[in-house]
Amino acid sequence: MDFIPTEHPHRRYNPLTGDWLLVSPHRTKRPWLGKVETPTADHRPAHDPKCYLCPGNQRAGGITNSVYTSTFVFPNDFSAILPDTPAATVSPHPLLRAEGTRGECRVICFSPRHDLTLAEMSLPDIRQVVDAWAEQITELGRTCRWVQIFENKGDVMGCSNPHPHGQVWAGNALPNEPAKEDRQQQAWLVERGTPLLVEYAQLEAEQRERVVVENAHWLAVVPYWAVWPFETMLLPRRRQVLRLPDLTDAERDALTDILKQLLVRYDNLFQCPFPYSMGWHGAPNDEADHRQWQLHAHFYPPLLRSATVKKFLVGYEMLAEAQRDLTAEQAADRLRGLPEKHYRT
Ligand code: H2U
Ligand code: ZN
Repeated sequence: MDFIPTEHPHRRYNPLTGDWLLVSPHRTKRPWLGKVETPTADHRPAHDPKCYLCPGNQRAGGITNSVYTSTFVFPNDFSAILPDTPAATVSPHPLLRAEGTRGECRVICFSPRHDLTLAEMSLPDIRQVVDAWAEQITELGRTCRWVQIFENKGDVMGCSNPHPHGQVWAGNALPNEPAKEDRQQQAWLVERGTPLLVEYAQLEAEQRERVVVENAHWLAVVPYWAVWPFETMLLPRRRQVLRLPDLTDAERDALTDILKQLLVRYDNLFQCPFPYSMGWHGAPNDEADHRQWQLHAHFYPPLLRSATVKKFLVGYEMLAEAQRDLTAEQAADRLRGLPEKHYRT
């Protein structure tokens, strides 16, 4: 029997993490018995007097936000990592290991407008966000080995506030996900002589079947090994870029453009403000040689088949490995076919 990847169950390998995932394309026609939630109506004001992120409002702890007009960065009032904690290593037993960790957490408001999302912001305003991200890497990268920039969007993702914002958590440790990517990319470079994601972007640009949107400098693809139904990855397509601050002016403009293209399609997929967790991965900020790295962003959206039906990583996925029904190619095809104009305009 010939192997038909659109019909036969198979496993796909994620070269960035070393994980495998189960793909079951024959199940895409099975009846849906999951939970259906009621979508929340979205009539937000441009300024909400009760929002702790809006300009001029008071935050927890009593600090007042400035009357900002573009992006606004402030220290997280409930930081998960703190600057002045002991750098101890404790191991009363080899099975009980802990180490102190240091760093800081910040919040980035993307816009003074409470009613917008990145997808609906203007290109010049999205560019401000790109520059703010790069600045945070430069600033915090001086003292922190890993600076994680991320956005947690939508209440299904546990985001507490719809005001467009992201976060930065920076620390002296290399966390699990980037540590896996660091090792995998290093091994790939040693074995093949090219950075893994530079080679991958070339492959995707040639094959085209997983490309969602693209421009002169960037490619947005549903990775071959995607776990989430509409997961995507943003990759530079022209050259190797180690970190966000290394992007040229033209590359930042192009990034602004591709973010808009991707996020508008995301919103248009189920005609809702599309929830996701996204974040940037680039070379760690230490003295080591990082020639194996290529800057990239991951978008992990939980929605599966409507504005309310989401995928859960449970059961087999918690105990064995991640699984999907819709193939990465089918997901890319759906996203690619969506209008480039936002459904709300
Ligand atoms: P979400 O993006 O997950 O909704 O989190 C918003 C962050 O804002 C969260 O990390 C912080 C929380 O600690 N925050 C403040 O720093 N000050 C506040 O007044 C409320 C929330
Ligand atoms: Zn607000």
